[in-house]
Amino acid sequence: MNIRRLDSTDSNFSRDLDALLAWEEEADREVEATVRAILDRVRDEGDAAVLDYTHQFDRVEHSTMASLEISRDRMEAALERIPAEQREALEGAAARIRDFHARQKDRGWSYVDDSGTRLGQQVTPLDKVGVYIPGGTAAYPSTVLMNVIPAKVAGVGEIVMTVPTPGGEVHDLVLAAAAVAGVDLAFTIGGAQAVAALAHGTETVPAVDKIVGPGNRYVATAKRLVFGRVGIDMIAGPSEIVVVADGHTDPDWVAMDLLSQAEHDENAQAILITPDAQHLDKVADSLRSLLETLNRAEIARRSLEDRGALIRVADLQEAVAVANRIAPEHLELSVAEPDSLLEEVRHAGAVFLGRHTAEAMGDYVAGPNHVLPTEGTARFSSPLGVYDFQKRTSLIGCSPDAARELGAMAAVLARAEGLTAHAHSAEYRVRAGGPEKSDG
Ligand code: HSO
Ligand code: ZN
Repeated sequence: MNIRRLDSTDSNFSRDLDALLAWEEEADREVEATVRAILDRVRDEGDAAVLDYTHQFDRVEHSTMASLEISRDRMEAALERIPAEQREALEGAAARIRDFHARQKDRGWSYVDDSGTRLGQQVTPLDKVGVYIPGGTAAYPSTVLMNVIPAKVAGVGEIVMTVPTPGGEVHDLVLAAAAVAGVDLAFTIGGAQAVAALAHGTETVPAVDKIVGPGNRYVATAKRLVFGRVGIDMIAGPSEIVVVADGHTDPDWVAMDLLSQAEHDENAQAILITPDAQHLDKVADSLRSLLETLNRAEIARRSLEDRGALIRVADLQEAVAVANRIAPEHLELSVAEPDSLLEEVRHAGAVFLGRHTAEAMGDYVAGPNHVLPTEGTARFSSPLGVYDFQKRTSLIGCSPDAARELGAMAAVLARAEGLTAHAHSAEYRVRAGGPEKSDG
């Protein structure tokens, strides 16, 4: 296994770093044309089109949507069936994720200003949300928890999950996670047809207000195209980890953390940054030997060879500067005193503080969301959270006195814009005078 090495003292370093990070999924016109056709047909033909595409793409034939529907009872039954150890871990993770997210809940606010105007923000949850869970080996129960629990905490009225079952049965642990997280209704459908059904609604699939969850190129393209009709979370790219190491962490720990991201996907990116050249060599050795022990060794090998890197820098401050430039989804500070470095961190989806905090803790059980901004989008976006399932409404309430004060100013601006109805509307309140007149 060959992993590339970069050194910040090299004159080409900046260019090499840009090349390492350059990643563009080829914009595929064909995918977009296919997805548009699917969206249109599902919008026009509803269930019949969904059944037909499910037969065509997932090789499962059903004559009615009823047989693709999964009730709460079936989810609960799956929860009863799974091994006790798995049930305990799911419930333990869910409780921690719920506690963390409860703190994100925005409850709105209001105040009365000097003019006597009451101003505020009322917060309401979305009515209906669709959660897309990928099928096959990528059907992660942890992803069900991470997408559904924040919606539940926000108070979303109805949560509909879709999960494709290409040629087979739906994963018990995914159903069990849906039961624990609080999914109301699920359908074993996937691809662009599932996104279309959730966006437009069919005879059996309810139309939702927002669609969240990861998916392949077809799903991502479909989400992009239905955005505007419904809300979407983000378009997730390949997963990334950057480990900043001081050289005193067991090289096997660092290597396994890098591998834990690399094993997700051959396009995943795992990068080590350290000032310690010997540590860098040791981690390279560990990577080589540990790789062989993994189930998904081939995927991890491709990821490391195509997109991985071991970067040598002058000191830990420079390591963080490079990490900021990458704006990684996950940033591990594998150092003795992470807090001093944390002050320098500007862009990262999640920061894992100190040697004992493996990314895997955050992926499953720590509490914060594992749906995080990828591909450098941590420069401007945040982890999935309760706020993604809440919306804000502005509140304005003028007292009679306040109306006089604000109305006069509003009328001036309205006339300047040539909008005379606006001006008169404001001035009615100015002329109405004090409380006794307008109230009486
Ligand atoms: N590291 C992934 C999340 C995940 N890991 C799910 C294991 N299961 C993206 O943040
Ligand atoms: Zn992971």
